[in-house]
Amino acid sequence: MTKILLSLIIVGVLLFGCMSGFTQGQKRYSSNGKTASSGGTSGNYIIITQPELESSVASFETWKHYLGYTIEVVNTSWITSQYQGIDIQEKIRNFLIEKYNESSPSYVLLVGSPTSIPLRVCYPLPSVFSDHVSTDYYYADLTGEWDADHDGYYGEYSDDTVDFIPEVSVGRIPSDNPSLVRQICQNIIRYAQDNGTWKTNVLSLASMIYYENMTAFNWTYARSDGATLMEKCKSDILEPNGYSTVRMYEKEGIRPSTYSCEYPIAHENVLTEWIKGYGLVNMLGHASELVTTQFIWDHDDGDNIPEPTELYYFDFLRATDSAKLQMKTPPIVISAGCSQLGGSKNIGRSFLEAGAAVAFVGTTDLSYYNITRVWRDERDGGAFSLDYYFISYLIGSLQKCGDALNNAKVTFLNHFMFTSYDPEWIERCYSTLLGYSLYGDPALGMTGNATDTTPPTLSLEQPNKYFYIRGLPILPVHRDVSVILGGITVKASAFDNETGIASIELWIDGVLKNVTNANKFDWFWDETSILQKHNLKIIAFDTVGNRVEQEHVVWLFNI
Ligand SMILES: [Ca+2]
Ligand SMILES: [Ca+2]
Ligand SMILES: [Ca+2]
Ligand SMILES: [Ca+2]
Repeated sequence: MTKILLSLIIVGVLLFGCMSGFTQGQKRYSSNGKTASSGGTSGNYIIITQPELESSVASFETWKHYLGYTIEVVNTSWITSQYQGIDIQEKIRNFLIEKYNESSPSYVLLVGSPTSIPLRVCYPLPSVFSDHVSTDYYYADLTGEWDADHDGYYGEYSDDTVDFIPEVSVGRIPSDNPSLVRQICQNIIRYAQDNGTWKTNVLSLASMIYYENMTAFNWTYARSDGATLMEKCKSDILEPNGYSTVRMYEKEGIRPSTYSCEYPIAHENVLTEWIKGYGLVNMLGHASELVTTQFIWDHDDGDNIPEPTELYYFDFLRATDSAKLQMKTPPIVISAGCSQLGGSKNIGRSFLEAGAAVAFVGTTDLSYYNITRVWRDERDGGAFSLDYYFISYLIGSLQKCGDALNNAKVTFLNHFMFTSYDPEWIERCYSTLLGYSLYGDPALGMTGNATDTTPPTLSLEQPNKYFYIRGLPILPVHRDVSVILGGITVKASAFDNETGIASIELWIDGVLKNVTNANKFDWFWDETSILQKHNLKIIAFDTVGNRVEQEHVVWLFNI
């Protein structure tokens, strides 16, 4: 195992004073009369993509339309040419504000990496410009004034008036690669179309966060075990809703987790279980952009105080593991550690691009613990509670990922925000609300949609019962054959009304000649043949694997 020392902290903020009157289960996140969809499969859905990625989202668009959404696909070139704003972020947001006023869309999907469709960088503490947090929430709260004082620093406490109540659910497909975007869309469709019992299996991965008597950053911490969160999710949400769990907790070191679990948390155990197929992975450990870690009190010098030389971090998951965890129906993942969606390359992006996760909830920045530095249950606040409420809304209330995250944030806003001016608390609350983000479809839920069992329609457009010379149709042939002199372009197209076309294959005499992921292809056939008979076969698949095929006999003379 690699020994790494990370300067990562989960520290926190919570105001106990605002807990009175707390109740679980606020279903909708809007308090101003506008309500967002939280369960149905209708409403307006906007995809903002880049011109070169538009064809990659075609099957996704077909599928959303089939589910009943009114879907609109726009690209960033069009937005930047049509809308005012000082940068691309503001132009996108101005477009969304117009849409919000026109038709109150429920969902917005950004298709592009953080480099090509940038997040908004915010500065929670006015005049502390070294401290910033990047956010996609800028595209969700469409009524707040993100730079009310027009100083170019967004999301400042007091100077600006971000209201933190989202008007839409936002998700992001964090890739600029056309084939990877297509693959991510297909994974989303397959996940949603699958009603297998594997989706009710949850993998719960937790490390120790702090040990008793530990001092860091001028604070002394109480013992904090991430397993406490996992056990609360299990007993409050997962078990009552018929979900089963496989748990991995810290069993190494001199003060391991006291909770029982199925396996000790360890890199190899995580990989072995992950690939078996889970509907949801909930994980918590000290983390960075590229790794999630165990935190082990290895030995003690006798003073019963964990000191830096006695503490070790070991990765239990790395961004590079994604290549080994590629699956047809990967899980929804939430990770409550630091920075898992930070920067432009991170574990969330790696996992979506490789097909190791279908959705990934994490934060772009530090993940903050609560002010008591102990987490007993969801009323204690901090990032643990955000995780808990996400799971609660996703599974307990059957909400979609984007709605569940929005509602978890509004719950945080209503119960765990600072109530008086304190720079540290402000920074931590703002960072939690701004930093937590969703990679994936905001309208993806845990439960399956109506299953697509209908095969695509398929058409061989050329050759198609003609006599051709050098590719030109000369005369119709009144039998189910074509006669061809010279080379010819084989043309086919397919259409699927439910989940969209995944691929079309061309086989000639039993040999695969061409595969496309688009819904049509042109392929030039130019092989030597002295009036020989050939069998052409085209096969089309929709995204969930329904197939249709068509055959055609040709006589080819081509030297
Ligand atoms: Ca708002
Ligand atoms: Ca400002
Ligand atoms: Ca010691
Ligand atoms: Ca179909």
